[in-house]
Amino acid sequence: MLPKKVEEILNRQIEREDYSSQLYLSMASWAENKGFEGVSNWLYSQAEEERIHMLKLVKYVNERDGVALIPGINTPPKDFGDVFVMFDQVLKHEKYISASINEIVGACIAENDYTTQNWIQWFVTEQIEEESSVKAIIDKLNLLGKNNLYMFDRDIMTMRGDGEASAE
Ligand code: OFO
Repeated sequence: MLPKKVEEILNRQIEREDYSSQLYLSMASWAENKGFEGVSNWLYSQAEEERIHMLKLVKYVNERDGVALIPGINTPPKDFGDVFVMFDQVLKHEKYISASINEIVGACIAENDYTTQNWIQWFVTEQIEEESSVKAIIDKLNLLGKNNLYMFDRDIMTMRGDGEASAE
């Protein structure tokens, strides 16, 4: 049985993962309309991955006799400036999600819920990977500069590194 406070904070995370998915979907669509095929593919995959994270949380809450609450859709922004600004926003968002996951760890410790504390470690590790892959993209983008965006867009096609995301 989940402590009430842990159930609440996991439900908050369900909402945040859902929003992450919507945000990246909106970025993917924006990038596709600007002609960035590689960037949009990366973001479409990222949106899928965030949805899988949300499902993982939904299943866990229900399995532990909690009630997973499915959030309504929060409309994400539709304009992201340019790819430099957009990837900075992605990194900022991932840092926000990492902080949010850390708060779950804190709540688990406060409530003596060591089962969830152990389970949530997958997300802790995932966030380290996600932040580092976005940082690698930003480094590459800065290295290539605004005159080589076509090359950057080709290059990011090979940079999708999430193959292991799964709702199980
Ligand atoms: Fe961006 O990763 Fe979900 O948690």
